[in-house]
Amino acid sequence: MKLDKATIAKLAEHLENCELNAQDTLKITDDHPDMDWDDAYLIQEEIKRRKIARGTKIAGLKAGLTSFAKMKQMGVETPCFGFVTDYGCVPDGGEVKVSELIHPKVEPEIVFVMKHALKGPGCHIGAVLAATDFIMPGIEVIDSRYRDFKFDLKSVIADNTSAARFVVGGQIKAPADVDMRTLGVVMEKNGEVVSLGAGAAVLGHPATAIAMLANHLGARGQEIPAGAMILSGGVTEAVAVAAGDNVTLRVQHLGSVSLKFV
Ligand code: 0L1
Ligand code: MG
Repeated sequence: MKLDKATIAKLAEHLENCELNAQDTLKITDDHPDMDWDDAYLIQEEIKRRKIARGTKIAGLKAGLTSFAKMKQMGVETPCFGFVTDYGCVPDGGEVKVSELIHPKVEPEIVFVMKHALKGPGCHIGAVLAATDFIMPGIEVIDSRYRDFKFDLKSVIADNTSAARFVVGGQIKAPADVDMRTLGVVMEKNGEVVSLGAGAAVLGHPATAIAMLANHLGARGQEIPAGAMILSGGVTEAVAVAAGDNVTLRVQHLGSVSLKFV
């Protein structure tokens, strides 16, 4: 840890205000080049603490930058982890107000809901599949608070991995009933296919992202609780959206979910 508590609190307040006021900022490592990975996650934790103190409920967890396409798009080599909120949850077919966001993008995700808690270290795909209740499709709306997407991974982690809005729905399936590696994923914007892929784009198997999250939390003395919902990360690169856009995600065997941007 390189930053003191007061600096962590100040940066968390700044980033959360940027999120709540849809205002962009320069990446925080510009002013704090010595910031380390623990600092980045401590800032994210402080943002979570601030939200909970105001009555926000944590709706789930997320893994980000888990697909090779996303890693390439962002020029990074490691996934990152964050959380999603109750106010970020949009009903299937519901509206996302672009005026509340800075420069939103959408990404198609396989979403896990856990039956049992999972704690690392040593968590692997087998443990994840045994602990999963069901999976379903989801669209994550990410909205980096950094101006012109000029960021690095530590700044992104502090900014709660760009979490903004999400929709889940479609059909649920037990993990034993689908091969998640070969699940076809098609995302459409205004009726045109804008990205497509298969589950294996997420670290070879989306359950790997959940195992990495359990190991990440385990290293901090935490766990994935039973009942948790987890976005396992974009299967494809993220696609920019604007007011007037309609986005639909179709996932093989899992139905579809959609969002309107207004
Ligand atoms: O969910 C994610 O993949 C996190 C992405 C963070 C970087 C970005 O804003 O694109
Ligand atoms: Mg995502």
